[in-house]
Amino acid sequence: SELEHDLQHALETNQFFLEFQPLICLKTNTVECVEALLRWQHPVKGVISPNEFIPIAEESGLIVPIGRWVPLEACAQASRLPAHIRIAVNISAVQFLHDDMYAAVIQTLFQTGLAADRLELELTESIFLEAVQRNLDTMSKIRTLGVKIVMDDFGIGFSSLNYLRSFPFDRIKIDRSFIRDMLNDPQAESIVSAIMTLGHALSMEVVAEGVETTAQLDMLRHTSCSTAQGFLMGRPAPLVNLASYPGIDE
Ligand code: G
Ligand code: G
Ligand code: MN
Ligand code: NA
Repeated sequence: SELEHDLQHALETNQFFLEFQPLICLKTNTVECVEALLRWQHPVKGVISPNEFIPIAEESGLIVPIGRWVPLEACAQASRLPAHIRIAVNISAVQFLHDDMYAAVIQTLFQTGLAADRLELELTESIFLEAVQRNLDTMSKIRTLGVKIVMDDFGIGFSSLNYLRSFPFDRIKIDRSFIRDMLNDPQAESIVSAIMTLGHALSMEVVAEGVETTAQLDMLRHTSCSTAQGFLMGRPAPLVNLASYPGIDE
């Protein structure tokens, strides 16, 4: 397709850029992490969402070079942040399987000088679909470096609870559809509280994503949720814009 053709030249012509969205610790109300979110500045079409081009990148194999660039750029930028703030990047299941992710992570840390325990990789439930043992091995190797592994968008995909038990995730992010509905749909609320119970039973921190209202945030404060992310606390933005968040300026 035309978009795939354009995507092939996007890396070499510097059309990608990153925005960052804060994750707020609910105990201290300060930024504990920033999530890097990829954007494509298309020369004609303007900014294109990853929802549109990541599937094309996955089909064409371009996800591997793109998925190497994102953590490098994110860690290079974020190493300017105070050392207590971590950096999260999204890794496609296709890349996790087809690239040598362990080598890629080591290279990223080496080239940027970022401490391993400041890096988090966000994976979706798609990693349970194929080559489960290989993915588990890769994940375990990466974790020995001190890098954290996060289950992203949890609850909407293909999870079996057994996979959640055998995979060493450090944190679980509850999919934002449950957070969106939890105040007016008792079933969504039950799912949110069940995921929290499950996370803690498995020694995983639980993050709420997609927090848009103070009512949602207030409710989360009364749970064991450790961290919240959403437009209420901050939209994805260039890293310089984050300097005004509490905990960023030292
Ligand atoms: O930031 P935004 O809402 O536009 O992101 C849309 C989707 O694209 C989300 O599911 C997000 O996880 C994904 N995404 C954003 N940046 C990256 C990236 O660098 N790599 C991958 N694989 N997915 C990304
Ligand atoms: O799948 P993942 O969680 O990586 O997706 C991140 C995407 O979620 C980003 O593109 C970001 O724009 C979007 N996002 C973050 N916070 C909110 C929110 O509060 N509401 C909505 N609708 N989207 C959000
Ligand atoms: Mn994510
Ligand atoms: Na998510």
